[in-house]
Amino acid sequence: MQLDERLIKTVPHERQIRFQQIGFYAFIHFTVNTFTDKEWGDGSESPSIFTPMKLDAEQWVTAVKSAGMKGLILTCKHHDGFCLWDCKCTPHNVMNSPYGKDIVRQVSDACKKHGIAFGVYLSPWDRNCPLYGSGKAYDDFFITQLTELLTGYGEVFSVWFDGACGEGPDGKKQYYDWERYYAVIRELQPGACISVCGPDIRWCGNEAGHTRKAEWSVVPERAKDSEIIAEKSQHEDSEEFRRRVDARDEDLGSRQALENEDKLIWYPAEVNTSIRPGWFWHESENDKVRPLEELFDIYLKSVGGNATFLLNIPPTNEGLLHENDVARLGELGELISRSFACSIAPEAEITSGGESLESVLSDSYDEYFMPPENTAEINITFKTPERLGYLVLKENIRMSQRVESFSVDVFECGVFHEVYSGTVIGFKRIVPLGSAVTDRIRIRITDSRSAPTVSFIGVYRS
Ligand code: FUL
Repeated sequence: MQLDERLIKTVPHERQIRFQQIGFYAFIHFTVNTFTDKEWGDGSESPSIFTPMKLDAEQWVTAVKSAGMKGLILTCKHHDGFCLWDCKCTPHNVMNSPYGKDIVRQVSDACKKHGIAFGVYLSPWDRNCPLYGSGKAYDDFFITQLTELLTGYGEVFSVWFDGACGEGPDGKKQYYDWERYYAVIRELQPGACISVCGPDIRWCGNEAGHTRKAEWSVVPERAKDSEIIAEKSQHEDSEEFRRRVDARDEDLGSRQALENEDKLIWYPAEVNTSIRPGWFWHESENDKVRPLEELFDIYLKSVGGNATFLLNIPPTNEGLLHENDVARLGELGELISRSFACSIAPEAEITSGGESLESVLSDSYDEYFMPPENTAEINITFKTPERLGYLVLKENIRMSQRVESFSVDVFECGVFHEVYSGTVIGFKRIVPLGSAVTDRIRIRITDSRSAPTVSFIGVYRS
């Protein structure tokens, strides 16, 4: 089979499409570290220190919702092994703490109540469990934990397997039975995507919030090798790592990069970063909540760059999100909804080769535009000049991602100026238009893997 044909035959599973539709969702890092002022616990922490007496899951979920997020992933167990639920296979859990209530229950219930998808982070690396490093016995223990989480708390949209491990060459070595873990997830929660050390959602490769310029969803199958992912993950608790961007592997999916790959998979990227320097709450970081502009920029590049955005907000030792984080989430949600409030594309005339394109106005894969060639020119004409903020483009990814290069021009002072040129559109591309005042925009699709598809065009005022 020719490369182009193999490329466009690589398409997403429905669960991956649903995941991309969720798009922007919260990470909640919470465990004994919140009380020890650490980022990594060593597993020896006593449950007696866990006292988030004012914990209010509704406060978390409401704040998350105010940012426009549609999901929440909770660290049900971080590397220290402390379980935030009523785990039957270890006493190292919340029920034996002064707090004494099942936090996974409270958070998953609050998510359900507010229409937020719920996901679980379960660290494979466990520094408390004596079985860790023993092989099958630990796998059995891990499967029991996974089963409790996937059967007791309703629908789960994400199972997040962290690649981090700080055991070092002389430490314990656990050979995880990944395939067994995946089989249990598929059986118990067939709609859940397995992220990072898993086959469904690809870690973008850094914790800084950096999205590649071209974040391809069709990549070599070997990109999902969990041992390679773990190799690139954190090996020691390092602040420097949390803001490092590795420039290797910049091109994972261009046609050139895939030329000699015999197996391809649909493996879209997720960008994960924290609203603060650390993943966990530290009092000293209360005034280090990232600026609104920085978070919005990450949003535009990730959600608007064919990836998803997992933003961490850590609760305090009282069990509440800090007012500074809550305020920032509200501002971010406000800015996002204001920027993308209402598309004015329906007011414009949208044509390609003289044909009118109604099909790109509805945000659905049932209707889409597909030109006969691998290139296309789309003209958007308004009745009067508009001040424009963003253009949003989407492909019908049920037919894979096809666009390999495109440009956007705006008509000013009697001529078209190129304001953007890019590669990937994929699930969604947000193109900043820099407040240009114009009555005409031109989209040029200049290269594609077979005939391209455009399922949605949105134009938003500045
Ligand atoms: C890392 C972990 O070591 C951090 O503590 C955090 O959970 C982050 C999301 O992944 O690799």
